[in-house]
Amino acid sequence: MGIVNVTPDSFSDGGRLGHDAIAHARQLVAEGADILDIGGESTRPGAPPVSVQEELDRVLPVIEGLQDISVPISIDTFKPEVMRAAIACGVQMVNDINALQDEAAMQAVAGSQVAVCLMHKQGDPQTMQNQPVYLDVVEEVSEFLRARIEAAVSAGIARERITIDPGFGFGKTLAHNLALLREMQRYTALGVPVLAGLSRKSMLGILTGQEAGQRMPASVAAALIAVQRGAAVVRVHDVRATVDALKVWNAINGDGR
Ligand code: HH2
Repeated sequence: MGIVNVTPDSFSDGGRLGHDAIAHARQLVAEGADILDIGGESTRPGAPPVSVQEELDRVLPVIEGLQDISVPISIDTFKPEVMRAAIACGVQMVNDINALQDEAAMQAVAGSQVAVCLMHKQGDPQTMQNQPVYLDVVEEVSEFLRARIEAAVSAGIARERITIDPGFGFGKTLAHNLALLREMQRYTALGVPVLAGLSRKSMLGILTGQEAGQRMPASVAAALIAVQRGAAVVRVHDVRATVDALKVWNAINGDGR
């Protein structure tokens, strides 16, 4: 999954708007992305909120400009209004960092045929990194995701449409993030595909001492570890490098592609 941030302020790649974002999305597909994830609001710790209208003005022209693209498009939003508009515009997936906990978001997805990614987070982007606390992070995230799968199924969303994500960096310390990655198999055991978003995140900055723009090697390593531990989708900025790493891994362990 290639990341297309249509924002002025994303933590590692903000500033691509309109035609720039469309060109970037096409480049990611040329590099081997199988899904595009388009987002109009940064969710980095401390990010300022964006209005529904502003978010729509950012993402809809990009989705419209990619009508002919050969891969499915995911909309990265937690706002039901943006979900509805993007679904009407033809996206095939909703990526909700709020795991459809807003009833209107649940209805927006349940009333359509699109796929959905349910992500775990603790707290809100403004404050989530202040002091995240868990008794057992792996268990608590697993229990949350299990309950959200059941809530979505009860609302009429078939299990086949659901992907889950432990939400690296969303209200988690380095130790929490490492535990989640180490125990990735706990999430694959929930019976739906698992998505991992580790690309350029601050946990990699802590481990390597590198600024966000210099975290590509660490991001590729993290994506490879996630796939080795069962992730079906990796959400990444650096598509070409990640695809190359996965080709090598697949030659040994996967389907030989
Ligand atoms: N991470 C970010 C945004 N959306 N969605 C899922 N499912 N999983 C993630 O880990 C995830 C996500 C944050 O990363 P990014 O889009 O690169 O930055 P920003 O939020 O600053 O735009």
